[in-house]
Amino acid sequence: MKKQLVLFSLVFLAVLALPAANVGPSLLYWDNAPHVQKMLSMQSLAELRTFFAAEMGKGNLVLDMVQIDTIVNMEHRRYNQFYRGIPVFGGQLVFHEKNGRLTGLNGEYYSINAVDIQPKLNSLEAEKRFMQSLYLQDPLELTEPSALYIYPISDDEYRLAYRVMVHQGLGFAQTGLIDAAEGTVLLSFSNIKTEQAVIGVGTGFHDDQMKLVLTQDADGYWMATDDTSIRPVKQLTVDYNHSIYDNQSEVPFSPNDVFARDTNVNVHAYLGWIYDYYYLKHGRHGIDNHNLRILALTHVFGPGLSDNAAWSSALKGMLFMDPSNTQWQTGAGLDIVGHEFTHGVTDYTSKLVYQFQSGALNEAISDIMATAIEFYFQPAGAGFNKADWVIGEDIFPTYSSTNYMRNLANPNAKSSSYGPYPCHLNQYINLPISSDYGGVHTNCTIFAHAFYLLANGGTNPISHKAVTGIGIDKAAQIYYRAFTHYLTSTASFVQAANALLQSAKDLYGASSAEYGQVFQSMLAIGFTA
Ligand SMILES: [Ca+2]
Ligand SMILES: [Ca+2]
Ligand SMILES: [Zn+2]
Repeated sequence: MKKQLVLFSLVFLAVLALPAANVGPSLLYWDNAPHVQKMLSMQSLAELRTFFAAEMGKGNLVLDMVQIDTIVNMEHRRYNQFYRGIPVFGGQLVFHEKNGRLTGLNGEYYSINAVDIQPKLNSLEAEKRFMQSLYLQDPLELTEPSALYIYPISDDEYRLAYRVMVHQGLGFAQTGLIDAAEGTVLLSFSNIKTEQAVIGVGTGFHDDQMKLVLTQDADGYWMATDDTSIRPVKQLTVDYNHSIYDNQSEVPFSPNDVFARDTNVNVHAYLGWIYDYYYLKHGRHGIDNHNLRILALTHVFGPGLSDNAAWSSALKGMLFMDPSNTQWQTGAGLDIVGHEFTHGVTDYTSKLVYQFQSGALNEAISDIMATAIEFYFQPAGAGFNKADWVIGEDIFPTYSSTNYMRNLANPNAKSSSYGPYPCHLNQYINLPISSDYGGVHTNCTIFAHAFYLLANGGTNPISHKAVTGIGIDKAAQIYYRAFTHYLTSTASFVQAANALLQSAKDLYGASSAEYGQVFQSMLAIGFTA
């Protein structure tokens, strides 16, 4: 029997060192798969390139996906195989290029002589045949509309088939290929892996319900996922059960896809939202821009580890601690979770040193992005789960307009142990390194207030200079770019002011209203032109 023509196996190690012109003699280092060796003995590289270019021209290879890998300056182009306009099941080739030169090629390509592409059954009949073959009592739902495929049934035989995808609840999902002429089931496979990302639901600290990305396995559901089918990032939440010493940490688990009220629910759900915000609004792929796994440690408690939340550069993750002297449930605040996530973003961009002015800028951008995140997901207003200009209001067990940590609209309204939070450079509090690392959580409100003025509009109470608001989306974009693309680790306040101006200039031009209001907001907090 004649072998189907599989040009290259899925396991490949190919290095085509091509001259600049991409033609001529080739140096090939392939794996030793016999059919690959055979293929190479049959055709030269130039012939292969000509062949695939012609197939693309005929519509038999259609670009599916381009993945740009900026770390190594590579491009991976995925092409799906078609036969007379119908996709070939499993037919796909991936071309790998570095610096514009082909460095490898892998995948499966079928040599198809003749297949009747007129179905004899309609899709409804095919779906019925497939569902009957599964012998399930409860009704099945279609996961996707059924579609025609060419299915390679044996070495030299191809059939027209319907791909039918069905599911029942969360526990069953199956794909079938049904012969479009005879109705026989040619292929049937499960879409439930032993571990699969699924959507569950949980109750947050303030009794609100939220969706959760979970892993389902034979035991139940876990607040973790290595499956990137729902978000392109892995997520892991680890509950320390109120002690860091008893070795009882665990991934929150539920026998069903419903999680009871706990701040774990807030943390796990919010981190997914925050990932989405950074991607949708700033095109950023997670904390490190390369989908670093989102790690959160919850209910952390021990000496020096209470009444707080943190980003740990060492762990590359976040800590949400239990209350000791306060009643703060730090995981319950979307702004607090956004603040810690943003510390991670800073860690992978400007790396602002956590002391004095650079440290205050580090804290400021965390409060700024935290607030932009709140306004993206929540309606503006007073109360739990509303967007506002204060930080930490949702970590208190009861809502009050004075229960919060810092105030961006009116920093002076709240005091730390060093006095009222400053809103103007004249109020800058000079602290030694031993006090709040030189005032990082103290002087941060100066720039956070400038952000408020730019986003919302308002008047600085010290300078009495007014700023016209440009909206929180534009303001957040200007700040995000200034802090991630321009600032360096030891940036000072004046450098931050200039970076914001540069960022606004890049985005809107030096004669724009946006640039003008950034300028005005810097004057408002005490800079001089
Ligand atoms: Ca709020
Ligand atoms: Ca808030
Ligand atoms: Zn912080």
